[in-house]
Amino acid sequence: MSDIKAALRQQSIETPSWAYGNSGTRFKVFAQEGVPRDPYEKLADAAQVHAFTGVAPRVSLHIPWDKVDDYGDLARHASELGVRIGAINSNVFQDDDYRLGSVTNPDPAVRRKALDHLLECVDIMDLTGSDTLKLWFSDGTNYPGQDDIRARQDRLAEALSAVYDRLGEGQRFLLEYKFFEPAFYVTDVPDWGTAYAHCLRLGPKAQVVVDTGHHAPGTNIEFIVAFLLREGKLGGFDFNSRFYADDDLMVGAADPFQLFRIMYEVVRGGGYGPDSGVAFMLDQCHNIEPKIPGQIRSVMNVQEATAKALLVDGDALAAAQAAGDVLGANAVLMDAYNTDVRPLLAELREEQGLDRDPMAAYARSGYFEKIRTERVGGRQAGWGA
Ligand code: PSV
Ligand code: MN
Ligand code: MN
Repeated sequence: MSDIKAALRQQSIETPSWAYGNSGTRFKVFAQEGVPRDPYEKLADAAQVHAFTGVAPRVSLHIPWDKVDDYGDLARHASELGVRIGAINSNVFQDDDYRLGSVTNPDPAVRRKALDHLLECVDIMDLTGSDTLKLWFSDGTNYPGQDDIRARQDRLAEALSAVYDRLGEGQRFLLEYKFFEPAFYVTDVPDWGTAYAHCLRLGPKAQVVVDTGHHAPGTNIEFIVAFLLREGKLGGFDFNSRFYADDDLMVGAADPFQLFRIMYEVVRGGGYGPDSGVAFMLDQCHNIEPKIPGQIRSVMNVQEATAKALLVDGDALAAAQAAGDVLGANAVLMDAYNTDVRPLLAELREEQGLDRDPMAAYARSGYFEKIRTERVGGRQAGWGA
Protein backbone atom coordinates (compact mmCIF):
# COMPACT_ATOMS: atom_id res chain seq x y z
CA MET A 1 0.00 0.00 0.00
CA SER A 2 2.87 2.40 0.73
CA ASP A 3 4.16 2.19 -2.86
CA ILE A 4 0.68 2.95 -4.16
CA LYS A 5 0.54 6.00 -1.93
CA ALA A 6 4.00 7.07 -3.09
CA ALA A 7 2.87 6.78 -6.71
CA LEU A 8 -0.30 8.76 -6.03
CA ARG A 9 1.70 11.49 -4.32
CA GLN A 10 3.59 12.03 -7.60
CA GLN A 11 0.46 12.52 -9.68
CA SER A 12 0.28 15.66 -11.81
CA ILE A 13 -3.01 16.64 -13.45
CA GLU A 14 -3.19 19.75 -15.61
CA THR A 15 -6.29 21.95 -15.55
CA PRO A 16 -7.33 24.14 -18.50
CA SER A 17 -7.57 27.92 -18.17
CA TRP A 18 -10.81 27.86 -20.22
CA ALA A 19 -12.61 25.69 -17.64
CA TYR A 20 -12.73 28.69 -15.28
CA GLY A 21 -14.49 31.09 -17.67
CA ASN A 22 -18.11 31.18 -18.73
CA SER A 23 -19.03 28.56 -21.30
CA GLY A 24 -22.03 26.99 -22.92
CA THR A 25 -23.36 25.56 -26.12
CA ARG A 26 -24.28 27.31 -29.36
CA PHE A 27 -27.71 27.79 -27.79
CA LYS A 28 -26.73 29.67 -24.64
CA VAL A 29 -23.74 30.67 -22.54
CA PHE A 30 -24.83 30.91 -18.92
CA ALA A 31 -22.97 33.60 -17.01
CA GLN A 32 -21.80 32.68 -13.52
CA GLU A 33 -20.78 34.93 -10.66
CA GLY A 34 -17.13 35.44 -9.83
CA VAL A 35 -15.66 34.12 -13.09
CA PRO A 36 -12.17 35.38 -14.03
CA ARG A 37 -11.81 38.63 -15.97
CA ASP A 38 -8.35 37.86 -17.33
CA PRO A 39 -5.73 35.07 -17.54
CA TYR A 40 -4.22 36.16 -14.21
CA GLU A 41 -7.50 35.44 -12.43
CA LYS A 42 -7.88 32.12 -14.26
CA LEU A 43 -4.51 31.09 -12.84
CA ALA A 44 -5.63 32.17 -9.37
CA ASP A 45 -8.65 29.85 -9.66
CA ALA A 46 -6.52 27.00 -10.96
CA ALA A 47 -4.22 27.50 -7.97
CA GLN A 48 -7.21 26.86 -5.70
CA VAL A 49 -7.76 23.49 -7.36
CA HIS A 50 -4.13 22.61 -6.68
CA ALA A 51 -4.23 23.97 -3.14
CA PHE A 52 -7.11 21.66 -2.16
CA THR A 53 -6.14 18.53 -4.13
CA GLY A 54 -2.33 18.74 -4.11
CA VAL A 55 -2.14 17.10 -7.57
CA ALA A 56 -2.98 19.86 -10.07
CA PRO A 57 0.20 21.97 -10.35
CA ARG A 58 0.01 22.72 -14.09
CA VAL A 59 -2.37 24.95 -16.05
CA SER A 60 -2.91 24.83 -19.84
CA LEU A 61 -3.24 28.12 -21.70
CA HIS A 62 -5.20 28.71 -24.91
CA ILE A 63 -3.94 31.39 -27.30
CA PRO A 64 -5.44 33.93 -28.04
CA TRP A 65 -8.01 33.36 -25.26
CA ASP A 66 -5.17 33.91 -22.76
CA LYS A 67 -3.35 36.64 -24.67
CA VAL A 68 -1.35 39.00 -22.42
CA ASP A 69 1.30 41.64 -23.06
CA ASP A 70 3.97 39.99 -20.94
CA TYR A 71 4.02 36.19 -20.87
CA GLY A 72 7.07 36.10 -18.61
CA ASP A 73 5.07 38.08 -16.08
CA LEU A 74 2.14 35.65 -16.39
CA ALA A 75 4.49 32.72 -15.73
CA ARG A 76 5.92 34.51 -12.67
CA HIS A 77 2.39 35.14 -11.42
CA ALA A 78 1.67 31.40 -11.80
CA SER A 79 4.71 30.41 -9.78
CA GLU A 80 3.85 32.92 -7.02
CA LEU A 81 0.50 31.12 -6.81
CA GLY A 82 2.20 27.72 -6.58
CA VAL A 83 1.37 26.52 -10.11
CA ARG A 84 3.12 26.62 -13.49
CA ILE A 85 2.22 26.93 -17.15
CA GLY A 86 1.56 23.61 -18.86
CA ALA A 87 0.59 23.11 -22.49
CA ILE A 88 0.08 26.00 -24.88
CA ASN A 89 -3.05 25.29 -26.93
CA SER A 90 -3.10 26.87 -30.37
CA ASN A 91 -6.24 28.25 -31.94
CA VAL A 92 -6.59 28.28 -35.71
CA PHE A 93 -10.33 27.80 -35.78
CA GLN A 94 -11.88 31.06 -34.66
CA ASP A 95 -11.22 33.55 -37.45
CA ASP A 96 -13.38 34.14 -40.54
CA ASP A 97 -10.28 33.39 -42.61
CA TYR A 98 -10.50 29.74 -41.53
CA ARG A 99 -13.87 29.00 -43.13
CA LEU A 100 -12.23 26.53 -45.54
CA GLY A 101 -9.52 25.43 -43.14
CA SER A 102 -6.32 26.72 -41.57
CA VAL A 103 -3.11 24.84 -42.40
CA THR A 104 -4.95 22.77 -45.04
CA ASN A 105 -6.76 25.76 -46.61
CA PRO A 106 -6.42 25.90 -50.42
CA ASP A 107 -5.34 29.57 -50.10
CA PRO A 108 -1.60 29.88 -49.34
CA ALA A 109 -2.12 33.25 -47.58
CA VAL A 110 -4.46 31.66 -45.05
CA ARG A 111 -2.05 28.77 -44.56
CA ARG A 112 0.74 31.28 -43.87
CA LYS A 113 -1.41 33.10 -41.31
CA ALA A 114 -2.23 29.82 -39.52
CA LEU A 115 1.42 28.74 -39.49
CA ASP A 116 2.49 32.13 -38.13
CA HIS A 117 0.07 31.63 -35.23
CA LEU A 118 1.48 28.17 -34.49
CA LEU A 119 5.02 29.58 -34.52
CA GLU A 120 3.89 32.41 -32.23
CA CYS A 121 2.67 29.71 -29.83
CA VAL A 122 6.20 28.28 -29.74
CA ASP A 123 7.49 31.80 -28.93
CA ILE A 124 5.01 31.81 -26.02
CA MET A 125 6.36 28.44 -24.90
CA ASP A 126 9.83 30.02 -24.77
CA LEU A 127 8.53 32.95 -22.73
CA THR A 128 6.49 30.90 -20.25
CA GLY A 129 8.78 27.88 -19.92
CA SER A 130 6.10 25.59 -21.34
CA ASP A 131 7.38 22.32 -22.79
CA THR A 132 4.28 21.32 -24.75
CA LEU A 133 2.39 22.71 -27.73
CA LYS A 134 -1.05 21.22 -28.33
CA LEU A 135 -2.28 21.31 -31.92
CA TRP A 136 -5.90 20.78 -32.81
CA PHE A 137 -7.15 21.60 -36.29
CA SER A 138 -10.81 22.09 -37.08
CA ASP A 139 -9.81 21.66 -40.74
CA GLY A 140 -11.98 19.59 -43.00
CA THR A 141 -14.70 19.78 -45.61
CA ASN A 142 -18.48 19.49 -45.57
CA TYR A 143 -19.20 18.16 -49.04
CA PRO A 144 -17.75 15.47 -51.30
CA GLY A 145 -15.61 17.12 -53.96
CA GLN A 146 -15.25 20.37 -52.00
CA ASP A 147 -11.46 20.02 -51.85
CA ASP A 148 -8.80 17.45 -52.61
CA ILE A 149 -8.41 15.11 -49.63
CA ARG A 150 -4.88 14.13 -50.54
CA ALA A 151 -3.65 17.69 -51.19
CA ARG A 152 -4.97 18.69 -47.79
CA GLN A 153 -2.82 15.96 -46.20
CA ASP A 154 0.21 17.34 -48.08
CA ARG A 155 -0.49 20.86 -46.75
CA LEU A 156 -0.95 19.51 -43.22
CA ALA A 157 2.36 17.65 -43.40
CA GLU A 158 4.14 20.80 -44.61
CA ALA A 159 2.81 22.90 -41.71
CA LEU A 160 3.56 20.26 -39.10
CA SER A 161 7.09 19.95 -40.40
CA ALA A 162 7.64 23.73 -40.15
CA VAL A 163 6.38 23.75 -36.54
CA TYR A 164 8.49 20.72 -35.70
CA ASP A 165 11.63 22.43 -37.00
CA ARG A 166 10.94 25.48 -34.82
CA LEU A 167 10.72 23.45 -31.56
CA GLY A 168 13.58 24.02 -29.16
CA GLU A 169 15.42 21.74 -26.77
CA GLY A 170 13.02 20.01 -24.37
CA GLN A 171 9.95 21.12 -26.34
CA ARG A 172 7.44 18.92 -28.16
CA PHE A 173 4.10 19.10 -29.86
CA LEU A 174 1.06 16.95 -29.34
CA LEU A 175 -1.25 16.42 -32.30
CA GLU A 176 -4.91 16.06 -31.37
CA TYR A 177 -7.45 14.19 -33.49
CA LYS A 178 -11.24 14.44 -33.54
CA PHE A 179 -13.56 12.38 -35.70
CA PHE A 180 -15.94 15.18 -36.70
CA GLU A 181 -17.12 18.69 -35.83
CA PRO A 182 -17.00 21.38 -37.03
CA ALA A 183 -16.34 19.61 -40.34
CA PHE A 184 -19.04 17.11 -41.20
CA TYR A 185 -17.66 15.24 -44.22
CA VAL A 186 -13.85 15.01 -44.17
CA THR A 187 -11.88 15.94 -41.08
CA ASP A 188 -8.17 16.27 -41.89
CA VAL A 189 -6.99 14.74 -38.58
CA PRO A 190 -9.95 12.49 -37.75
CA ASP A 191 -8.33 9.65 -35.84
CA TRP A 192 -5.29 8.39 -33.95
CA GLY A 193 -3.93 6.60 -37.02
CA THR A 194 -3.69 9.83 -39.01
CA ALA A 195 -2.14 11.69 -36.09
CA TYR A 196 0.26 8.81 -35.46
CA ALA A 197 1.40 8.62 -39.09
CA HIS A 198 2.20 12.35 -39.22
CA CYS A 199 4.04 12.23 -35.89
CA LEU A 200 6.00 9.13 -36.86
CA ARG A 201 7.42 10.83 -39.95
CA LEU A 202 8.53 13.85 -37.96
CA GLY A 203 10.33 12.28 -35.02
CA PRO A 204 10.38 12.04 -31.23
CA LYS A 205 9.22 15.60 -30.52
CA ALA A 206 5.85 14.86 -32.17
CA GLN A 207 3.36 12.77 -30.24
CA VAL A 208 -0.36 12.08 -30.21
CA VAL A 209 -2.81 13.43 -27.63
CA VAL A 210 -5.94 11.44 -26.89
CA ASP A 211 -8.99 13.59 -26.14
CA THR A 212 -11.41 11.09 -24.62
CA GLY A 213 -14.40 12.88 -26.18
CA HIS A 214 -13.15 12.70 -29.75
CA HIS A 215 -14.10 9.18 -30.82
CA ALA A 216 -17.08 7.48 -32.39
CA PRO A 217 -19.34 5.88 -29.78
CA GLY A 218 -18.14 2.41 -28.84
CA THR A 219 -14.48 3.04 -29.72
CA ASN A 220 -12.11 1.11 -27.46
CA ILE A 221 -9.99 4.02 -26.24
CA GLU A 222 -7.84 1.91 -23.94
CA PHE A 223 -6.65 -0.09 -26.95
CA ILE A 224 -5.47 3.15 -28.58
CA VAL A 225 -3.71 4.07 -25.34
CA ALA A 226 -1.97 0.69 -25.10
CA PHE A 227 -0.88 0.84 -28.74
CA LEU A 228 0.45 4.42 -28.68
CA LEU A 229 2.30 3.85 -25.42
CA ARG A 230 3.96 0.76 -26.83
CA GLU A 231 5.17 2.86 -29.77
CA GLY A 232 6.37 5.74 -27.55
CA LYS A 233 3.85 8.05 -29.21
CA LEU A 234 1.36 8.73 -26.42
CA GLY A 235 2.02 12.33 -25.43
CA GLY A 236 -0.95 12.87 -23.18
CA PHE A 237 -4.66 13.11 -22.63
CA ASP A 238 -7.34 15.72 -22.90
CA PHE A 239 -9.64 14.18 -20.30
CA ASN A 240 -13.38 14.78 -20.25
CA SER A 241 -16.43 12.58 -20.53
CA ARG A 242 -19.27 12.31 -22.94
CA PHE A 243 -22.61 10.69 -23.48
CA TYR A 244 -23.05 11.63 -27.16
CA ALA A 245 -20.29 13.54 -28.97
CA ASP A 246 -17.67 16.05 -27.75
CA ASP A 247 -19.69 16.83 -24.61
CA ASP A 248 -16.71 18.09 -22.51
CA LEU A 249 -18.39 16.92 -19.29
CA MET A 250 -16.42 16.15 -16.15
CA VAL A 251 -13.99 13.27 -16.62
CA GLY A 252 -15.17 10.09 -14.92
CA ALA A 253 -18.74 11.34 -14.73
CA ALA A 254 -20.28 9.53 -17.70
CA ASP A 255 -18.21 6.34 -17.58
CA PRO A 256 -15.87 5.87 -14.59
CA PHE A 257 -15.23 2.28 -15.67
CA GLN A 258 -13.80 3.47 -19.01
CA LEU A 259 -11.54 5.91 -17.17
CA PHE A 260 -10.30 3.05 -14.98
CA ARG A 261 -9.62 0.89 -18.05
CA ILE A 262 -7.66 3.72 -19.63
CA MET A 263 -5.64 4.35 -16.46
CA TYR A 264 -4.94 0.63 -16.15
CA GLU A 265 -3.39 0.61 -19.64
CA VAL A 266 -1.41 3.74 -18.76
CA VAL A 267 0.04 2.05 -15.67
CA ARG A 268 0.57 -1.27 -17.49
CA GLY A 269 2.42 0.45 -20.34
CA GLY A 270 4.72 2.53 -18.12
CA GLY A 271 2.89 5.77 -18.87
CA TYR A 272 2.39 6.77 -15.26
CA GLY A 273 4.94 8.74 -13.28
CA PRO A 274 6.87 11.99 -13.59
CA ASP A 275 9.33 10.73 -16.22
CA SER A 276 6.83 8.96 -18.47
CA GLY A 277 6.23 12.01 -20.68
CA VAL A 278 2.47 11.46 -20.62
CA ALA A 279 0.57 14.64 -19.73
CA PHE A 280 -2.74 14.20 -17.91
CA MET A 281 -4.67 17.28 -18.97
CA LEU A 282 -8.33 18.13 -18.54
CA ASP A 283 -10.26 19.68 -21.46
CA GLN A 284 -13.66 20.46 -20.04
CA CYS A 285 -16.28 23.15 -19.78
CA HIS A 286 -18.58 23.59 -16.81
CA ASN A 287 -21.65 25.01 -18.47
CA ILE A 288 -24.14 24.60 -15.64
CA GLU A 289 -22.12 23.57 -12.57
CA PRO A 290 -19.75 25.83 -10.59
CA LYS A 291 -16.34 25.85 -12.18
CA ILE A 292 -13.71 25.51 -9.44
CA PRO A 293 -15.65 22.71 -7.66
CA GLY A 294 -16.19 21.12 -11.10
CA GLN A 295 -12.43 21.02 -11.60
CA ILE A 296 -11.79 19.72 -8.08
CA ARG A 297 -14.32 16.92 -8.63
CA SER A 298 -12.71 16.06 -12.00
CA VAL A 299 -9.21 15.93 -10.50
CA MET A 300 -10.54 13.64 -7.74
CA ASN A 301 -12.19 11.38 -10.34
CA VAL A 302 -8.86 10.96 -12.14
CA GLN A 303 -7.15 10.30 -8.80
CA GLU A 304 -9.69 7.61 -7.92
CA ALA A 305 -9.36 5.86 -11.29
CA THR A 306 -5.55 6.01 -10.92
CA ALA A 307 -5.64 4.53 -7.42
CA LYS A 308 -7.81 1.66 -8.66
CA ALA A 309 -5.50 1.06 -11.62
CA LEU A 310 -2.49 0.96 -9.28
CA LEU A 311 -4.33 -1.55 -7.07
CA VAL A 312 -4.58 -4.19 -9.84
CA ASP A 313 -2.66 -7.25 -8.73
CA GLY A 314 -0.30 -7.58 -11.70
CA ASP A 315 1.11 -11.00 -10.68
CA ALA A 316 -2.33 -12.54 -10.17
CA LEU A 317 -3.50 -11.07 -13.47
CA ALA A 318 -0.49 -12.38 -15.40
CA ALA A 319 -0.91 -15.85 -13.85
CA ALA A 320 -4.61 -15.99 -14.75
CA GLN A 321 -3.88 -14.77 -18.29
CA ALA A 322 -1.10 -17.34 -18.78
CA ALA A 323 -3.39 -20.10 -17.53
CA GLY A 324 -6.14 -19.01 -19.93
CA ASP A 325 -8.38 -18.36 -16.92
CA VAL A 326 -10.80 -15.94 -18.51
CA LEU A 327 -13.04 -15.42 -15.51
CA GLY A 328 -10.13 -15.32 -13.05
CA ALA A 329 -8.31 -12.64 -15.06
CA ASN A 330 -11.43 -10.55 -15.40
CA ALA A 331 -12.06 -10.91 -11.64
CA VAL A 332 -8.60 -9.53 -10.81
CA LEU A 333 -9.36 -6.37 -12.78
CA MET A 334 -12.87 -6.04 -11.37
CA ASP A 335 -11.66 -6.52 -7.78
CA ALA A 336 -9.47 -3.44 -8.19
CA TYR A 337 -12.22 -1.45 -9.91
CA ASN A 338 -14.75 -2.31 -7.20
CA THR A 339 -12.46 -1.27 -4.34
CA ASP A 340 -13.54 1.90 -2.56
CA VAL A 341 -10.33 3.95 -2.73
CA ARG A 342 -11.81 7.08 -1.18
CA PRO A 343 -10.56 6.26 2.37
CA LEU A 344 -7.05 5.65 0.99
CA LEU A 345 -7.06 9.00 -0.82
CA ALA A 346 -8.42 10.81 2.25
CA GLU A 347 -5.60 9.31 4.31
CA LEU A 348 -3.05 10.34 1.69
CA ARG A 349 -4.31 13.94 1.72
CA GLU A 350 -4.13 14.04 5.49
CA GLU A 351 -0.51 12.86 5.34
CA GLN A 352 0.19 15.69 2.87
CA GLY A 353 -1.31 18.27 5.22
CA LEU A 354 -4.44 18.65 3.09
CA ASP A 355 -8.07 18.33 4.07
CA ARG A 356 -9.47 14.80 3.64
CA ASP A 357 -12.38 16.25 1.63
CA PRO A 358 -11.26 18.85 -0.98
CA MET A 359 -14.82 19.68 -2.06
CA ALA A 360 -15.96 20.53 1.47
CA ALA A 361 -12.71 22.33 2.30
CA TYR A 362 -13.03 24.57 -0.77
CA ALA A 363 -16.67 25.33 0.05
CA ARG A 364 -15.66 26.34 3.60
CA SER A 365 -12.68 28.42 2.46
CA GLY A 366 -14.68 31.53 1.57
CA TYR A 367 -12.83 31.86 -1.78
CA PHE A 368 -16.05 31.84 -3.79
CA GLU A 369 -17.65 34.52 -1.64
CA LYS A 370 -14.54 36.65 -2.16
CA ILE A 371 -14.41 36.37 -5.99
CA ARG A 372 -18.16 36.77 -6.30
CA THR A 373 -17.95 40.28 -4.81
CA GLU A 374 -14.54 41.27 -6.20
CA ARG A 375 -15.04 40.23 -9.83
CA VAL A 376 -17.66 41.88 -11.93
CA GLY A 377 -18.01 41.20 -15.67
CA GLY A 378 -16.21 37.85 -15.95
CA ARG A 379 -15.27 36.67 -19.44
CA GLN A 380 -16.56 33.89 -21.60
CA ALA A 381 -14.11 31.00 -21.70
CA GLY A 382 -13.63 30.44 -25.38
CA TRP A 383 -16.01 30.36 -28.27
CA GLY A 384 -16.80 33.93 -29.30
CA ALA A 385 -14.68 35.42 -26.50
C1 PSV B 1 -11.49 20.63 -29.78
O1 PSV B 1 -12.77 20.10 -29.65
C2 PSV B 1 -10.76 20.66 -28.45
O2 PSV B 1 -10.85 19.44 -27.80
C3 PSV B 1 -9.33 21.13 -28.61
O3 PSV B 1 -8.50 20.58 -27.64
C4 PSV B 1 -9.46 22.59 -28.42
O4 PSV B 1 -8.30 23.30 -28.28
C5 PSV B 1 -10.37 22.55 -27.21
O5 PSV B 1 -11.35 21.60 -27.60
C6 PSV B 1 -11.01 23.80 -26.77
O6 PSV B 1 -11.85 23.51 -25.69
MN1 MN C 1 -9.24 18.68 -26.60
MN1 MN D 1 -12.92 18.67 -27.90
